[in-house]
Amino acid sequence: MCVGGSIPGGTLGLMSDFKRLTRKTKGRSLEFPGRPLLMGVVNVTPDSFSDGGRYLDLDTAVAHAIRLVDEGADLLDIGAESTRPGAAPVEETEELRRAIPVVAAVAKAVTVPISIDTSKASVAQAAIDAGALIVNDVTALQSDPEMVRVIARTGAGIVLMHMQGTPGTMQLAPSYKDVVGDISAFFEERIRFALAHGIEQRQIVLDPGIGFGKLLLHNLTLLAQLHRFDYLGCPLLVGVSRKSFLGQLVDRPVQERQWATAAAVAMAVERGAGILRVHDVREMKEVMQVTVAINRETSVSRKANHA
Ligand code: HH2
Repeated sequence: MCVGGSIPGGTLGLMSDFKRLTRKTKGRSLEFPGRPLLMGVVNVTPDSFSDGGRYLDLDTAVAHAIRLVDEGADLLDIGAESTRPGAAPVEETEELRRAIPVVAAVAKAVTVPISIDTSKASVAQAAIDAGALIVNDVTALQSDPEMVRVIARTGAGIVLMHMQGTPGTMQLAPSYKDVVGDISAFFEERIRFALAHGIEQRQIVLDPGIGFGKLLLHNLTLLAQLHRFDYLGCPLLVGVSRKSFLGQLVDRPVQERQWATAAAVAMAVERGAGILRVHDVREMKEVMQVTVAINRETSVSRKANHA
């Protein structure tokens, strides 16, 4: 499954052994061969857990997006509804009001693919019309029945993220028999659902949803065993940036978790993540570059030893 994901806007080469994300509908093709991609986060929200309220105004949000691209973001994820634990849902009109002018302005200002972080089909459609090429649905097509049709009709890329519960309830008592096995089964079912509704395999990116209905040990197990998702054949997106499980490990407030984030990003890259969703693009680009270089040398050395 998912041998190559179709994301309108570009051919996004991932790790060298990775399938390519190929845009099938709109011709233009961007290549980032041999390494994972960095997705920079642009939150147009008053209440996001790490940067809520900082980029609410249009000009500030656009300037932030441009800065992230200058720092090395390969794609941008623009979101107008916080999904932090306990977050209140945002009305459709308010999400549209916040997100769409920013998507439209950023699409004019940068050439990298834009993802819209939303679970609402109307927001996804308006964002695609305004220039977004990927929909990042943290409910994996489960909350809005229209969403699957928007993705199938437009050919947009789709991130299917796992979450146990809802942002309002997810951290109350998350529980799994085998967190990787349970999420693999969820991915299999979601992929079947997407394909049955006309989405193509190469449009799909999977995300285990670090911090979404997971205890510390669940998050650590997922990161440690990321390779167990390889059999699904889809690029994996991983979002660890500044998250509270890191705060549990290092006892640092959210603005001081860059070092902890760096360690988790390095491990995720080493274990095959294809897209890293991060706030601190400049720093994580360096982490990624070093990890990829060591990784490459590791496989060269392994091959030499087995020759
Ligand atoms: N994490 C957040 C939001 N969206 N989407 C995907 N696919 N994967 C993630 O791990 C993920 C996500 C949380 O980060 P942030 O956007 O900074 O916070 P908030 O949801 O409070 O706006």
